Amino acid sequence: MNIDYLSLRLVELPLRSPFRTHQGLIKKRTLIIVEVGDQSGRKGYGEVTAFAEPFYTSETTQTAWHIISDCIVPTIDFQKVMHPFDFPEQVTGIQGHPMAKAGVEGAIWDLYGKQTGQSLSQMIGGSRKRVKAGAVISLSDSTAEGIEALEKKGYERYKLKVDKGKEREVIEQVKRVSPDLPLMIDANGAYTEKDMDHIQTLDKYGLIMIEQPFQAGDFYLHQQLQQHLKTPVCLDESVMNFHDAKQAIQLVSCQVINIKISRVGGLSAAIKIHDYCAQENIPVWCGGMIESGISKAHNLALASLPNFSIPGDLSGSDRYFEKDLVTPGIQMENGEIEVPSHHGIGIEVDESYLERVTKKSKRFRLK
Ligand code: OSB
Ligand code: MG
Repeated sequence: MNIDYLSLRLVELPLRSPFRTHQGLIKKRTLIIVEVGDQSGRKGYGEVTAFAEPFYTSETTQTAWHIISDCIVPTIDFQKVMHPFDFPEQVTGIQGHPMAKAGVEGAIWDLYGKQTGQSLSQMIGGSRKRVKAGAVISLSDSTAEGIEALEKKGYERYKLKVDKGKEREVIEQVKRVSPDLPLMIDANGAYTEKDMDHIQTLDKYGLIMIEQPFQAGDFYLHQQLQQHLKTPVCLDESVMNFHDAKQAIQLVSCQVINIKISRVGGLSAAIKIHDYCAQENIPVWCGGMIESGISKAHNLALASLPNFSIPGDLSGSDRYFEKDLVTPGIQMENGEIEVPSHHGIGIEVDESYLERVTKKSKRFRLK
């Protein structure tokens, strides 16, 4: 592939309202936009969706900036990347840091699509033209009002962030206004072994699933829970790569997997996990990271693959942002979002707005 330069931009996007989980509060979204380009002026964009603080996984915006600048750029021979699938093989010598790697791989995919005249969805074998949207209700949203407003917009699935011990309260609040909504909760690892019986009492609500009840790393505890729980367990933080997905499935630690391109180290790994889950009859859905339209466009392509049979954390640009990095913003209509069909990620980056929200930037010549 022709890749002449790589640039990094540290960006801060104002959020419409703060996003709170039991692990922390996000008031503005700090992220890194990766750009790669060729001599013909074609540009590919990717996004590092790590947060400023390591509350979700261990990476941060700063660790990713360091890994890309000081480890990936100096050691990888980008001229040996003939296809985006070659990039993950080039970085196997760098341990961990999936989000840093995913951001660079994403930019390469976009550029490759633009160079070869194909959309990202087309390149990876996507079969859907539209995907179903799902809303996430953070702990700072007023649950009942929040749900009513979102229901009017037509989201197909609702995910509540929960505080341990207050699950009943929020679930019952929602059930009072909308008894039949497809509802799930995300615990972000808040429970411990002592909560095993307590979690089982949530079976009566008929939730479509419970996401990441225990800490990442404990496949055994999730297996024990799933054996005694009718509600499907879904894993998020536990699945950081293909091997984790394989273990989770073979040990029956879950019945569903949330795939995030960034968390698993890039689109290639996400596709590999998707294919394995399809073969093992494990449905998957596409997770979200309160990300910009650049990352969302990558997510839409991923979610167009056939085994993404459950609505994901996929929302329109206006869910979190007054103004997005892409133009026009991503639109959710009647509970669905269109999969972009133009070349690469298929969505135009608003370069002047990107410039305006950039806090610092760095450019590397690659040949
Ligand atoms: O667990 O999926 C998660 C946001 C921040 C950190 C972790 C998670 C989330 C979300 C938001 O659930 C998903 C979205 O972008 O809508
Ligand atoms: Mg989650």
